[in-house]
Amino acid sequence: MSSAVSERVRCKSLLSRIMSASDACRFINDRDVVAASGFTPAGYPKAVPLALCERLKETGETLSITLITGASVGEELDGALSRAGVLFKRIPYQTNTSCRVGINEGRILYVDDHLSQVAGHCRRGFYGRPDVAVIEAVMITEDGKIIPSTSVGNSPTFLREARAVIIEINTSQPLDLYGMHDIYVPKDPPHTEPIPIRSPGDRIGTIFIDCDPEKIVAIVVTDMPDKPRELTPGNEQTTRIASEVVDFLEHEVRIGRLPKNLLPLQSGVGNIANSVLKGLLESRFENMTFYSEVIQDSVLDLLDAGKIEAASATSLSLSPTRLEVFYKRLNEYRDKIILRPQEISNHPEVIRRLGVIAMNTAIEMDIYGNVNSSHTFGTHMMNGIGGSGDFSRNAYLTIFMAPSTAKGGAISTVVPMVSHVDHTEHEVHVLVTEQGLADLRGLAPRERAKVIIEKCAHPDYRPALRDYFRRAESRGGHTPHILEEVFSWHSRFGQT
Ligand code: 0RQ
Repeated sequence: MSSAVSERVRCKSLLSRIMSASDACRFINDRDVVAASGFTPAGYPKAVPLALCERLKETGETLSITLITGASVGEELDGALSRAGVLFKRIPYQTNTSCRVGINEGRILYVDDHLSQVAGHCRRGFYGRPDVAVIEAVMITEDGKIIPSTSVGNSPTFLREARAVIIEINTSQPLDLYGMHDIYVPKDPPHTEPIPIRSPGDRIGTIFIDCDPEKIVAIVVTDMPDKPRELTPGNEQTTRIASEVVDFLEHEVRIGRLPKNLLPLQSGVGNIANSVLKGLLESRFENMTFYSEVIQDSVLDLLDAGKIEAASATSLSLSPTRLEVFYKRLNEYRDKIILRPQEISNHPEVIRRLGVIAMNTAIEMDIYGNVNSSHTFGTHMMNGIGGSGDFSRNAYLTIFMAPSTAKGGAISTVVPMVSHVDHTEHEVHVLVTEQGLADLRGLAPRERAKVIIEKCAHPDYRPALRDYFRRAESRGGHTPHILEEVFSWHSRFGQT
């Protein structure tokens, strides 16, 4: 056994369970519920799912499993299993192209739960008890505790609930991640206690995950790295959205609605979110904090610039180049970054207490402020609700952003009625497109419609939206609509 392995598998009684991925994947059987680590392409198992697909190819066996993860995971898990036709059901958030096709063709059933609720639902047995948990780790301690890698997700609950556990020790993930995690599993009702986080930097748990060593049936050593995505640079549109958001936050500080260092920030993933964080980097704001689910490159920029004091999340989702630098400078970040289980990073109680500013991306928004984050054309799944609902429903300030048009201008993202609702008018405070910002707080539906059309809609679509609202308004109602026209809008402007 190499010294690298003995350094990482320190529990002597478990050494005999080290085996190849192809041997380990034999613990996964037809109709199993498989629970895997991972949240974004970070900290997910790679060797075992690939070995499983290889096994199926060689033997011609067919397998149908339910896969539960933290959130979206990498190609080696969602992509490989979708293409192998192994997925019967997938829970929760995903972003994989092959998986999306399977979901929309009805071959893969998809349960798009709020990310903060998945662990609790698993403990209550809604998904069936996990037969096998496959968890990536950097180390197993002397007494059999698990040190996770670049994400925590639902691993504490999966390790507790699963009948059998496979650990992937990933030597490409540095041992220096030791100490960055904060593991706290809340008690379920009626024994629930307050979660004692008063500030994003607070540590309330342990640096390891408990696991009964008797349940560990296999340990696989791999060096396959996380496969994060490279970010596409921001463009004029995302920069305009970012500057609208930063100007608005400055205004809120000036009139005393926000403190000078703002409130803890949550940011979705993707180019718009990155541009907003870049905007904050260039702003005058200092001593900010971050309470979110994902730490991306722009959060490290803010930490490096000394603009953010502490960043709490459940996953480190960095671009490949940034991840390399992060690994080298890990010791500098250890005190400032905290990785928690997603039921804590996304917990409504903590989000409401801290007064988080939630900034997420929409697919479409309607003239009354309802937001669709997950579906195109009302029926087709894009990715899922992810953590956006956890944050938007509970935040102090809820902002949704999107370009005013999609598909090269063929579709207006501002519509009379969203084709699917993820976030209702009751929790959406501010809408932003590159055209402008609509502050909806305190406005009634008829007031909202005017502001959203004039501030957020693209000028090419404003006349049609004004005309729709004028005619709807004349029919009366608290939220005026011409229901027979709502769906023809979607086909008239591209969404057939
Ligand atoms: O499709 O690439 O085929 O053209 O939707 O749109 O503009 O590339 O936007 O990558 O930032 O994703 C909301 C999906 C935005 C994402 C969403 C088409 C558009 C394109 C993607 P093409 P863009 P982004 C933290 C919080 C939910 C989860 C969440 C998301 C594709 O941000 O999944 O917020 N959010 N989580 O062309 C038809 C419209 C359209 C449209 C865009 N109105 N009609 N198609 N598109 N608008 C993350 C986690 O929870 C982990």
